[in-house]
Amino acid sequence: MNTSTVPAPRQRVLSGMQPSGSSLHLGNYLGALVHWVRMQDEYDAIYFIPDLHAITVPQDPAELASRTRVTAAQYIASGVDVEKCTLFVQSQVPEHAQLAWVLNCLTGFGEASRMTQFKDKSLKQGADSTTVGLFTYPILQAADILLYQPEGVPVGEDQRQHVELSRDLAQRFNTRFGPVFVVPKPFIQKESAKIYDLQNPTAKMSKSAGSPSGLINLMDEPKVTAKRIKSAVTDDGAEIRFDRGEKPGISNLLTIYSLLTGKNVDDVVGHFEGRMYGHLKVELADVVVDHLEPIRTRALELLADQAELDRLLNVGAEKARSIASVTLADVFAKVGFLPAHTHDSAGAP
Ligand code: ATP
Ligand code: LTN
Repeated sequence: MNTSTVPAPRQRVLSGMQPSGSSLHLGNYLGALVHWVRMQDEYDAIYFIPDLHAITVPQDPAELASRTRVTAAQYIASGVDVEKCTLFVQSQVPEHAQLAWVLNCLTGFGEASRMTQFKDKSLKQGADSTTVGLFTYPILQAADILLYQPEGVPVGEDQRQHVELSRDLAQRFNTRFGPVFVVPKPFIQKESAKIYDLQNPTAKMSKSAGSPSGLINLMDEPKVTAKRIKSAVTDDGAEIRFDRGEKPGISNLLTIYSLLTGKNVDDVVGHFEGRMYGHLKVELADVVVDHLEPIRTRALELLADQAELDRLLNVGAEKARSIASVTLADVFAKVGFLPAHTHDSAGAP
């Protein structure tokens, strides 16, 4: 056989984004989704919607279901292709919660207490409204990752510590019980620009930001999007140049323009030479609306046929389970759990 025709196995990557808003925003799109879409051609990509993580803070049940579907629709509308990758909803794959329990029992209380996202969030919420689920959030995230044996986990810098924890847990398990897990690496997209709030351009665009007027949402109507861009705060002076320190507002608009048109920032600055802030905003509003309008339309089409969307997600969950159940069976056997003689359970013969 001519081995040169056999393609090298692709590395696996896995990532997820919480369904915690009624729409993803431009930061989620440019900071995460566009990378996911690019990676599905190069990698064996697995993307999922972590709804189990979402309930670490209170959620209205009907709203959670709707946000999970809207999030899935936005992934697909943005180019996540269910033929090329695996796309699923976390709660439909019970192995996540099952492995999380085992990992909970391998994680030190002090180790979990050092997770900075937990420290920040619990400080903000206060001890009484902080759940134990929020405390063990990073361990569930480790389970999400380790079940699929990915080489890489593409995430933002803020998630680095959680991926490091999953590496530690993988190594600990492998040492104590025998090799099961691939030790994953964080794939931090260094080149990925941070998008800032339109009203407060030194803070990142975030769905938990104070005012919605600083956000560009994928699901907003085009006229809302255009208005938000035209009302974005700008900076002192009149010159259009990229200067994050002196001109955070204009620099943010230039970054968005550059990323959506594929032109580098210097060329965009050149394009606006001698023109006013208002010109940049008017053109940018068109660029953003032209880019997001088809995504929004496609997402709405997908949502209009809920049965089909749910079917696609069920197919994804089946694909995910076929991988996750093999890892979990291996884990359960190594830990010393008796085999359960049902087709569905870990440890099946
Ligand atoms: P939060 O309200 O908790 O800040 P968020 O929707 O703003 O939530 P996350 O859920 O923390 O964002 O992040 C999901 C993904 O989107 C991550 O990969 C993150 O790096 C990316 N992301 C979020 N906000 C931005 C931003 N402003 N610029 C670039 N990437 C972002
Ligand atoms: N905590 C992540 C979401 C998330 C995730 C994961 C990302 C949950 N499980 C596994 C990568 C891999 C966030 O808030 N962005």
